[in-house]
Amino acid sequence: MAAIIRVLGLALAVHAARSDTCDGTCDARTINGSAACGLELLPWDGSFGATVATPMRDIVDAPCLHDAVRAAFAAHRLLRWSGEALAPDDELAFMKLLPHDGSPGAAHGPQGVAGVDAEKYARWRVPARDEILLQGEGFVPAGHHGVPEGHLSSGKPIKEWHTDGHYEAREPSIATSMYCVSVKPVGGDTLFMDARVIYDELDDAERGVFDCADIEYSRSPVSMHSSGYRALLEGESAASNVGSLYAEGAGRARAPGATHPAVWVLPDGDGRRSLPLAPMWIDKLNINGTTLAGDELQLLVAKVLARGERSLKTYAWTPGDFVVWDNRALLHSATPNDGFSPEGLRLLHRIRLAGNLAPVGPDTCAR
Ligand SMILES: O=C(O)CCC(=O)C(=O)O
Repeated sequence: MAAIIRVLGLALAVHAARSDTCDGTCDARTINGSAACGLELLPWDGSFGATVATPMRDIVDAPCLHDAVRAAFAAHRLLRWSGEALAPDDELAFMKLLPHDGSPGAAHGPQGVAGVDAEKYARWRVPARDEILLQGEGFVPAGHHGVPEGHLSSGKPIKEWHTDGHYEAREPSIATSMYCVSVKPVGGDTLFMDARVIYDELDDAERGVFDCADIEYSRSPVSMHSSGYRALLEGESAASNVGSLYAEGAGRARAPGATHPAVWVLPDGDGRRSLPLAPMWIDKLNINGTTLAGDELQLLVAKVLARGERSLKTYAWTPGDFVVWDNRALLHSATPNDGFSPEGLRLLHRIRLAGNLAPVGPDTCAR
C-alpha cells in the first residue's frame, strides 16, 4: 500500500514518514493547531498521480506550502483532493500557484473558433470568473454562479485523446483543473494516460521520426475513430461524431492552429520526454523537409498512442473532487457521452489558465 509522504515547504525534501516540524526553514504559522509546512500526499500506484490529504484552502493560505505543492505537481503530474467545498475563488487561487501567464488579458483556454465552439465556451463561463468553464452533461438550473440556465453537453460520443490547448496556443496551458460539483448516476468518468510512457515505448525508428519533428495543429475538430487514438480515415464512415460542442465545425475548412515540437522535453521534475499527440487536431508532421499527413499520419499516431494504455487510469468523479493535471506529461479523454443515465447532472468546473512556456523539443535537433 502506498505510504503517506510529506513534502516540506521550502526544503522540498520528501520524507517517508509523517512529520509535524517545519525543519527550521519555513514560516511556522499553524492551521488547526498543526504546523502548516508539510504537504501530505498519498502517491498512486503506476507512473503518475497522488492524492493530497492536506486541504486545498490550507495550502493556498500557507505560503510555506506553495513550493511544496509545485514540487508535488512536478513529481506526480496529477494531484487529487476529495471532499472539498470550494468557491470559484478558491479554485482560481489554487491554480494561480502553478505556472501560468498572469498578465492582464492573458487568453485562458479554451478559446475555440468563432462560429464553431468559441461562443459555446463563452456561454458556459462563470460571469465574474471567466477563467472557469462549466463542463458536463444535463440541465444546469439558474443560480449556478450566475451562469444562465440551459442544457450543457460538452462531451463527444467517442473517446478523444488529447492534451488541452496545445493545438491552439503557442504557450499552452500547463495545468488543467476539474472540480466536480455533481454527477449523473451512470457515466462521465475521465481517462488519463502518461505521454512519457508513450515516448518511452517508441522504438528507434519511431524516435527517429518523432524526436525532431514539428506538428502543425488545426483548431478545427474532425470526426474520430471510436478508439480515440486517431481520426476517421478516408473511406471510413463520413458520419460526424464530434458531438454537439463541435457540430458546427465538422466538415468546414480547417482553421490553422499552433505548431509545436512533437516531443516535449519537460523542463521541471524529471526532465523526461513526452509525446502528447492529439489526433483530432493534428494536421501535419514535418521532419527534415518531409511532411506526413492524412491517413498515414493518423495510423502512425494511433499505433504509438495505443501503447500508452499500460499507464491508463479511469477516474470516476465524486462531488467535491478536485483534480489538477500536467498537460505536458499526461493525455486525457472523456468517456463517450452516450453512456450516461438520463437523470441527474454531470457538472464540473474546468480551469485552464494560459501557459507561460512554449514547448521545447530535444536540443539535438536543428529547428
Ligand atoms: O469531461 C471530461 O471528462 C474531459 C473533458 C475533456 O476531455 C475536454 O474537454 O478537454
